[in-house]
Amino acid sequence: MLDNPENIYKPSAEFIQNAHVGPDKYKEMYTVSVEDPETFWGEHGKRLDWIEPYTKVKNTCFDFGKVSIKWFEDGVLNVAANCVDRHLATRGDQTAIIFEPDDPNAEAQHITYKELHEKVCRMANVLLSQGVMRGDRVVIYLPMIPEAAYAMLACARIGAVHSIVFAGFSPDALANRINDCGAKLVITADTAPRGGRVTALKSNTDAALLHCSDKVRCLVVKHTGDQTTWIDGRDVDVKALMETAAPDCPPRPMGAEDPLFILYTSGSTGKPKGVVHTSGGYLVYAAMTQEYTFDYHDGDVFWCSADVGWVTGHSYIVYGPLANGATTLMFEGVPTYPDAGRFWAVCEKHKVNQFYTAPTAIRALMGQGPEWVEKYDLSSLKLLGTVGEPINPEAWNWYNELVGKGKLPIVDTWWQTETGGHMITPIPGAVPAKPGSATLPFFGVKPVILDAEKGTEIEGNPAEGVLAIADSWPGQMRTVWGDHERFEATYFQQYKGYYFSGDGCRRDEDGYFWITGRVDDVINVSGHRMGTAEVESALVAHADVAEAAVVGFPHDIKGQGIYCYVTLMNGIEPTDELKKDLEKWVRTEIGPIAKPDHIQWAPGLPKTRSGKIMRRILRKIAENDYGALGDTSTLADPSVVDDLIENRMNK
Ligand code: 6R9
Repeated sequence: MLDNPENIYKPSAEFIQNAHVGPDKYKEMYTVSVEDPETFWGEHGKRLDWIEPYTKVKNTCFDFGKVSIKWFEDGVLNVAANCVDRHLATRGDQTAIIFEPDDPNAEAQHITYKELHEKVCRMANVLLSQGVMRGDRVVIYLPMIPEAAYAMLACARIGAVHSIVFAGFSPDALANRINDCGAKLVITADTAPRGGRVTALKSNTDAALLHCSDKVRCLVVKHTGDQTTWIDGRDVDVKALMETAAPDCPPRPMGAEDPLFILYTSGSTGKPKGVVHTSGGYLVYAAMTQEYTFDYHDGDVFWCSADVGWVTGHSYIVYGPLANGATTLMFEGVPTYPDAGRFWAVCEKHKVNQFYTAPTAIRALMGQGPEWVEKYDLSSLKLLGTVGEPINPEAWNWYNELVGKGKLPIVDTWWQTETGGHMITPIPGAVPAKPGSATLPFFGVKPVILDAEKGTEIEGNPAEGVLAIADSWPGQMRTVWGDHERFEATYFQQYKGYYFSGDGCRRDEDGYFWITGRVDDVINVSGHRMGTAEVESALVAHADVAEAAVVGFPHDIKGQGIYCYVTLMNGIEPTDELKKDLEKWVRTEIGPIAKPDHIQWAPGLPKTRSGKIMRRILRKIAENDYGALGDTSTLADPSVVDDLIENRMNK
């Protein structure tokens, strides 16, 4: 049904004519990229400025026990110089960053490459003056303000490794990340307005730092000017220091494989892991995908509405666009403030050419009615994109018809924190779209469908199984911070010889890939990736909770919601008040994005005789799908299931 020709959307002749890559060129480039990666990437690596050119291109091994990934390994470069300095001669006065504040009446800022250079240098000098050295880690806990980009690039300039913690995370989550990566310093802001509400970032940071070494210093961006506590000797006013810092700071030559950043992401087990990306390969890949996937042309205004706290913001607000000398838009607010027209008002105001957002945002806006889109002149738009989760046909159609007026290519980009950049995505001038499919691989990417049990490749089409990648690409993560064994165990152990994505996937008759969602215990709530284990450990940390099991369930707007089964300690009464208390508890332990949608009291959980919780059953109950519970005979006590169903029905 979904493969019928009427559901295939081809780019317009005009689009194809202006596109970097048309249909024939895609096939040609793709073939070279996978058959001869050395030549292909050797050539495309030259898009960056290298202080010492590389002579080796690819040196990678996917064998379990020996996994090692190196690209351009003997090359020397500086990422910040590539994103800023090298554009000064040709486009110093061009806008690098457009900053659109939360408050629609506040003035937008246009930061030129020259200004960006000065800010980054000043910030880099501030970091140096605080004792930050090459290889030191700096945690960034900032809202979507230009200082976040300055801070990232300032770290890159002096060879420090940044780790951004999303500003929606709690003090506990922040403390865990500061401690895990051993950060010397955290950069935060006083408070952060978002959607008219204010988050107290500095006081969250104060709370986090109570659990960290007292050597960790705190740089504060006075963004709103709101009053905060101040600890002399530990807290530093960044803006004040930037004013007196020197406006120039030489970029430090770095090895291609020196770490650029760590970004924590959720897995199916244990604590979030620090995904490590390095300098050369990551930047080549982020820049290349930004140009080709979005068909970015010089002078275009590019807007990725993600947050810099996620990988999408790293690659497509900051590194990719700036490496290409683009104008990138940074938006502090939310899609629904002051009203549901904000995205489109911003597109009109700044004449945005490519717009990239998440299906969950589209679904939230769909419900508000077409008038919010129709009010605005969207004629500057040339292309639309989505990321973060599979897009459902209704949302795709709405995006296509209302925003794209039926004329714009839509690129549905499948990728992950671990992959650094797009992996499966249409090249818009070459690959027709099918709503809901991420279509075909990006250059250099070899996706395969594996039989989940046997681990063998399923050849031919159609095929269905789990999605793995057969060979390395430059943007691939290199390790888990401080735990290479965990890196291998997570991605290379289950299916030997492949990078395992954790996603299920089918491939249709035309070879198009359709991501079917995670096959592990990771859930995707409004495009935010979360391990059910994290929510469970937050719940069991509460004194009244004996045991908890958390699963995802389908949610109209968020994609997936959080469903918690909670067993209370003996003698504790299950009350509505306690439910609210637990919701609040999880919010405080992890952050607002992890707030449970449903808590169901569970006198017992379905367990195998060996004590394993059978989540498959819990998922079905959460989905209200009791007909398909499957085999329950291995349960230690099958009657638990009946209790759970009965409770669910009585809800
Ligand atoms: C970039 C980003 C990764 C997980 C991934 C998959 C889901 C992302 C998708 C998609 C279907 C798409 N995902 N893009 N599923 N279609 N276009 O989102 O990174 O936060 O690490 O999440 O998101 O399940 O495995 P991250």
